[in-house]
Amino acid sequence: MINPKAMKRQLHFFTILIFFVTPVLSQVTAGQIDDFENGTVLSWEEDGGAASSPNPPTNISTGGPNGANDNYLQNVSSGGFGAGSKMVMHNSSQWSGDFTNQGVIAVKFHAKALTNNLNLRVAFNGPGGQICTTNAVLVTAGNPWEEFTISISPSDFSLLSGATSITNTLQNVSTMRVLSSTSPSWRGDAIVATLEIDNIEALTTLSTEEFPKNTIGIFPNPTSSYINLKNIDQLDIQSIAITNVLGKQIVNTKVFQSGIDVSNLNQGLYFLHITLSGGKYTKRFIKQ
Ligand SMILES: [Ca+2]
Ligand SMILES: [Ca+2]
Repeated sequence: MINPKAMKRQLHFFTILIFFVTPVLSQVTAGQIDDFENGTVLSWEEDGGAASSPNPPTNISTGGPNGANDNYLQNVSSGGFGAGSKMVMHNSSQWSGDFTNQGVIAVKFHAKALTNNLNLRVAFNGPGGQICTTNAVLVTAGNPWEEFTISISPSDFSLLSGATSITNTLQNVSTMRVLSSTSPSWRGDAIVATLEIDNIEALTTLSTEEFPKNTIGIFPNPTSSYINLKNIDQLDIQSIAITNVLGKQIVNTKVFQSGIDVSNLNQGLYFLHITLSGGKYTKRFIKQ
């Protein structure tokens, strides 16, 4: 016999459990920024193997890229062997989830290195296995705060041991790592160094030039049939390309006076890349 009272108590317990557990399951969102201004490490952690790490990421309350009272995250690695020897940290909260669906194609951040140069990479784990960016960004020890961008389109990754699919992992990331290593890695290299990092941002475009908002634009957005260009200042447009969220080029054209027919594209997020004589501009749009 099922005791209705006991069942009710149990249901009540699960309701409370769901209420408290659900908010923790945050996932990556286009444009999110870790600025560390709330004084926490924002779920950036470090494993120490059997032992807990003696030097996990910590929040430093002043001295970030914006100077006094700008919080940032600091991670020390001790070199040698054992817990805390390697430069690596991970996040299974706001940097998990579907990076492809969110259109996140790069991670931008401010960073500084102390003691030794760092070769920073982004690595992910997911259903397709562990993947790591093929190329590193060099953070030179002793330099002031600098801005870096790590592109995370599928073509930017190498499969690590046992991994089978970059795209499967990017669509369902369980853990993201920021690490320093001389070649693609999941664990990072043992090194005596300090990484200081702030404003870790989920970028959805790699625009290389900022345009005055009303000078050039596209409409309508979302669109179901045509993309039209607004080019008030008659800038010299050399070519236009459209890529999907996987970085695959769908359209490449020099003819755009009458708009671009996108009626046969599947529904979803796309990027329109405009090349001018002076630079490139990327705009995201939604096909309905
Ligand atoms: Ca900050
Ligand atoms: Ca550490």
